[in-house]
Amino acid sequence: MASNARARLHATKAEPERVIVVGVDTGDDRTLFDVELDELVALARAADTHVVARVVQRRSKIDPSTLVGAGKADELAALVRERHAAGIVVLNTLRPRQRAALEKLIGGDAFVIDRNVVILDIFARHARTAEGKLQVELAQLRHRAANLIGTRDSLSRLGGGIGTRGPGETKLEVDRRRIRLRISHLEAQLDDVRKRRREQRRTREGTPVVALVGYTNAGKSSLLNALTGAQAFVADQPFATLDPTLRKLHLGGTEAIAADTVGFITDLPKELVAAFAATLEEVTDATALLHVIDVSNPYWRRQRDAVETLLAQLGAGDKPAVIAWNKTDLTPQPMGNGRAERPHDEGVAVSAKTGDGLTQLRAALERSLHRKESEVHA
Ligand SMILES: Nc1nc2c(ncn2[C@@H]2O[C@H](COP(=O)(O)OP(=O)(O)OP(=O)(O)O)[C@@H](O)[C@H]2O)c(=O)[nH]1
Ligand SMILES: [Mg+2]
Repeated sequence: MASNARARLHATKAEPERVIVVGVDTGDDRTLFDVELDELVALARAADTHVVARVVQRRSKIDPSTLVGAGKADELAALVRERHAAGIVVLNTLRPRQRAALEKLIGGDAFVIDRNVVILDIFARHARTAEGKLQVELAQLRHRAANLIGTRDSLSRLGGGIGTRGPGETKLEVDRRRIRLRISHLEAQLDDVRKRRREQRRTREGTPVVALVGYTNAGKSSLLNALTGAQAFVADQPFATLDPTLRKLHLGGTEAIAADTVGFITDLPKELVAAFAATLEEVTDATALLHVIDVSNPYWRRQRDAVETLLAQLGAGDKPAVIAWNKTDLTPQPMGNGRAERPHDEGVAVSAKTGDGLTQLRAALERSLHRKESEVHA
């Protein structure tokens, strides 16, 4: 019995899908392109795939119909067979017709997906709470609705096909109608989630909230754990955290709540930002922000800028903020001048790993909570 059960377990554990990562570089900054491709490889791994090859094409502009040129597409088709790849993952955002055309050129059963789909997939894998799952499903459906063109990606997973069609409807129309129905259902459920969250926030009224924000993998959950003794999940992979974790935070004379939540990334798919509104309200409603920056990453400036941009889009760009220059055990001095660039922000060098700088960080956070937003504008 036991060995049977083990055998079955073994059989159901799927092998990671083998994929080829592809990028078309149209810019003149090769280093930046390589960073973006490295990041995509990390994303693909977090989506539980095995990257068997990387392919780069440099050309002045992308091919409007198939993204890569015809020669490159042939090369990719051959490589897919040679490496037994299940599909390719593309750095550039694909228009639905480009995707379908490229899939056709590559042939076989190989799939073609872009970075946005990979990120949506990681979110789907990592969502744990009912709220997280609702938000991810909404984002995925909106993405699909925007990308439906009636090819083989029609909604087979949601059913459809014989017996589900209304009078005179094509398969594509049925798919659209089903998606719309499901989307409005999810939106109604998420409205309830938002109301509930707002209620909960009201009961915490009077207790200031510090929201940890930052690029994914910067060390937000590690820092939450170091500051509060929490045991939030930490992992060396993007989007380990999706659902907000709230913990009591003692700051000298001030009692506060620390809120850890989903990390940011450059070009976060717009469907995700919209669908994660309930979660992101923890950030927009916070009293102050703790922006965690991984200074051991050579591209921390790019990451910081991506975070600042998203915060501004969310309407949280003017909140009092403290910068935690994290992972200073790996890079002793914060790179650059180590100062926060907005004059009202304080920057503190810390290590969530060794605990260095946490006393100074608490003091800076306490000061930020007593700073009014009006002073920030001054
Ligand atoms: N050396 C070192 N590693 C750190 C430090 N802080 C975090 N890490 C590591 O960085 C990785 C990411 O840490 P997390 O705390 O999961 O990062 P996060 O910002 O919560 O990431 P997401 O939830 O995925 O957005 C883990 O492997 C941590 O062990 C630090 O100060 N020093
Ligand atoms: Mg985390």
